[in-house]
Amino acid sequence: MRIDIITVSPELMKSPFEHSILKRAQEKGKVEIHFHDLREYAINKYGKIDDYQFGGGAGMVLMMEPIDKCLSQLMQKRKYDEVIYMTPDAPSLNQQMANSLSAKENLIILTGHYKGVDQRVRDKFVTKEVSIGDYVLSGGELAAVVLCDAVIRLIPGVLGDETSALTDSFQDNLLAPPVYTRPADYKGMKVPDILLSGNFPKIDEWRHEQALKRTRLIRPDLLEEESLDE
Ligand code: 6GU
Repeated sequence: MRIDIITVSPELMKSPFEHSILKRAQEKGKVEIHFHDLREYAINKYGKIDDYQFGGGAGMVLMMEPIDKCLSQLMQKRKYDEVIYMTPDAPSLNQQMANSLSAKENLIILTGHYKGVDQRVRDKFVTKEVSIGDYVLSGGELAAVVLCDAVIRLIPGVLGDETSALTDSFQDNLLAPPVYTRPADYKGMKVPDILLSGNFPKIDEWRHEQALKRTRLIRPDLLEEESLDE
């Protein structure tokens, strides 16, 4: 997979890709990340990329031209599966979206800033709009990093068996069950006996029950979603 990220703040975004699983995914050749600093496509020598909004109101809007120049250049070179715009006024990222994006070849991610981008960018270029939840961030940069992490770890071969995505929370619309490690008794706080029993069918059953219990308690909406699918 190749991901081209268009942003006003590449430096804000780079470090998460230089550690842990995102770093390993690149080293293994599973994903290439290319940053494009929107400022390099400015409309004048002073680096202008944004302007006041028509109709008045606080906050600057990213202009059509710099984004058009950057996107057109990329889209000339290869075919992109999606041009994703990160914005709070969009459907929320979920595991299903991450799964489907992880199967794509070439993605562009455009991150908003200030008041966002001129609507004509969204109308002309953007094929998918993604929010990461119902709260407002100062910009789309951190949200884009979240999206990349969720997607890249699902690319086949990125995770080893030890970190398999199959047992993640949400993969089956359930939260993950509790986990424990040594010691079995820490100052009187004991690990559930079932996990020490060696009876793996029973352990699976227990984990599933715990997952259901947690989901019912914390995120009952996930169980309702599941029944809608059926
Ligand atoms: Cl994608 N951008 C911003 N600025 N805030 C957000 C968001 C995105 N998703 C949730 N909040």
